Amino acid sequence: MLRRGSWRPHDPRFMPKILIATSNAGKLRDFAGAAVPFGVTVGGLPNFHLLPEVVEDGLTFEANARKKATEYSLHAPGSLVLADDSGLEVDSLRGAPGVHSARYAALEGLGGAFKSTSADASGIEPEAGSGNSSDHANNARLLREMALAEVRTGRFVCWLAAARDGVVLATFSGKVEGVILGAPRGRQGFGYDPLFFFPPLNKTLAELTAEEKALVSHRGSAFREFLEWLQG
Ligand code: ITT
Repeated sequence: MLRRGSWRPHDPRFMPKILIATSNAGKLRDFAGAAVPFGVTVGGLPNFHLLPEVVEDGLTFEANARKKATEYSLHAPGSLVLADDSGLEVDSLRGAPGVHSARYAALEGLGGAFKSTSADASGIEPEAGSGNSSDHANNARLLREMALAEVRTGRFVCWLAAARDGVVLATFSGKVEGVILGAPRGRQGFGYDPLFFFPPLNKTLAELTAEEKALVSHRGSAFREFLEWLQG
């Protein structure tokens, strides 16, 4: 088990550079918060915004994380590249928004037009090339979908894939269980954090700093698994 402050590279001179391949600034802040207790430095993949976008058409978080790590690592030869695919699964919505979490609002109304083959049972499939929706729009749709829901449990799920030169070396996962509120609380974090209440702390994830969130979050757990692997 990896403990706070216990992570040590075998030789600091050969500390691997951990590059995160993401367009999401909130994820990057989360990773930075998760890295602090271990003295690890993480950074975004250089010039990420100039790279061709990887189409996230996998049916699972793991498949999308693998695809992103494989393709983006080709743009940083020799470096260890970490990709994250994550999302919110709500029980009363039969696992939605699931792998569609980033574009949940944009897909509203398209449910009936698509066959359900995906990781959630929302009836919508990943749409190649579709842009992400704003956090505000996604949260607004979630509140609409949950307006009458009595069962409000759900979880954030995160899959990480580590790759070098187009080859996935390992994958890691984490999750955190919570309750979907009827109104937002807190101004930190990103995405669905203001609606995701974490009972053990009596707070939403948007009421935690990045470092506090990482101690309990899906991404923090997966990242610690990754560090254990790196150390081993
Ligand atoms: P990249 O693919 O470039 O990394 P993305 O935002 O498109 O960025 P995903 O496809 O993995 O990433 O979608 C993740 C979505 O799930 C994200 O946009 C949020 O809406 C939601 N999400 C994931 N982790 C979250 C967290 O810790 N807090 C709040 N929302 C989260």
